[in-house]
Amino acid sequence: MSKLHDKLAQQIPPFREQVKKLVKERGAQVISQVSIEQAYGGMRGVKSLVCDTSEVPPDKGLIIRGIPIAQLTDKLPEDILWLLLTGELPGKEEVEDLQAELRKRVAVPEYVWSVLRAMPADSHPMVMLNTAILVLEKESVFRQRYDAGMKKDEYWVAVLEDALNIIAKLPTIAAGIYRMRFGKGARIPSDPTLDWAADYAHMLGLPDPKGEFAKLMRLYMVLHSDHESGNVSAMTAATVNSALSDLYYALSAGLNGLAGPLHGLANQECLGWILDTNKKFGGRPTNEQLKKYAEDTLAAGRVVPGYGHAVLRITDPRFDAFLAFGKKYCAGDPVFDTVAAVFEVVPDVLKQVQKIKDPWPNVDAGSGGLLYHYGMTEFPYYTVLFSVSRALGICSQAVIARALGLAITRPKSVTTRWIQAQAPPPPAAAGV
Ligand code: NMX
Ligand code: MLT
Repeated sequence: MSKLHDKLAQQIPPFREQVKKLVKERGAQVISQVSIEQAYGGMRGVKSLVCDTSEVPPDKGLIIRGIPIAQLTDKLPEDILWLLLTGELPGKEEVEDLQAELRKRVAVPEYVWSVLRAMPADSHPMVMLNTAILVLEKESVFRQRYDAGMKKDEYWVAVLEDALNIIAKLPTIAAGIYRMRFGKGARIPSDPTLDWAADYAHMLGLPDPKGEFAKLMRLYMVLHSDHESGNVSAMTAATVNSALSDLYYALSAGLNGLAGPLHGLANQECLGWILDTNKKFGGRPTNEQLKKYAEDTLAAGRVVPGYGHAVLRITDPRFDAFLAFGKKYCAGDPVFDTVAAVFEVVPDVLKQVQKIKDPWPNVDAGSGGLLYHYGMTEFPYYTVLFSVSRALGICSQAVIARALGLAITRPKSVTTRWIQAQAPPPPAAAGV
């Protein structure tokens, strides 16, 4: 058994007891209410999910297990996986044990490549990734043990097995998709001497003489790893997993949500938007030109990708981290410089539109310019990178959900007619 398993085996029984006691003693306590606006408005702000891996205060941004993301940017994704699951940063031996555990599981069955090869050559890389994850479902340890009569309090062990198997294989699959989909030549084998993100960078095969792209990949995999559980991909995955559909079904489903332009696909859209400005103005536009371009985007009824957020009300600290990386390594690159200039201009444009609650950049505003700088110019691939990282959070959330024995998700829906028939609140309480 791995050190990660043993650590969780120590932590989970007392945590499960704490939660049981909390629900027994204070189960009826109200922590949120739902208004009609929220019922029609994507349940914005309704506190109805529990997520222990991370939290996103609107005025602070991502905090993983009590540690702000800005303090985690020098960590490896393996450190973050350990942190998400256990609530502690690992020691040297612990992280090495986890890396060895992942290395053991790296091999991708040949049938995955056969399925990917059989897909239309112009399939979106996200369709290829989610198909690959789904086709791997036959490897699910959870499903095999469930069919054999596994007890409920052992579910988390089987989910952890699935999680480690998936996380170990994802860089190989995702890099294989990149090379296959964009005609980059044969797949590059995994290098067992490298850490998880550097190995992914190595398998993608982009020239990296100074090791900067590997650095960017480590940062990228850390920054996108988790964002509490109310975002579309995490919530979808958790819902699917709550039916005891195993992690292959759940992760693939969740990442299908990440493939939407209002969610993870915004990184692809964002770079497209930046490149369009460069094309239109023959290089890096002036701030005045960018302002007009953003205004025209709004006037055309389109969103400015990479800006705004359902929860955040500040510049996303993940964007800050990418911007700092870019200033250090990519200054002078016209695409990165445009990304930086957009940050100077677009918030003021969005502030003029009353309905927009958050005019600030989110994580997707900054990443594409950096990837482009290092030669990854195929921006339809960018959401795959987000997905590989987000698997860390989604898988961790699933291990914890099954450890706590959370129930199948089944909120109650109501009809518009039912809402119309509700008595309006007395005047004093209206608007509360
Ligand atoms: N450009 C133009 N309009 C916007 C933007 C934007 N960047 N952000 C919000 N709005 C609009 C939004 O479409 C909505 O319009 P309507 O009422 O006509 O439907 C209105 O402003 C109110 O939206 P908010 O309450 O501010 O935002 P909401 O919580 O509904 O949506 C996003 C959040 C992130 C979906 C939204 O800000 C957006 O579409 N941003 C651009 C896409 C993007 O960057 N998505 C990535 C999010 C991060 N991620 O990785 O998932
Ligand atoms: C995320 O990282 O999932 C996005 O910022 C979207 C969200 O949190 O709603």
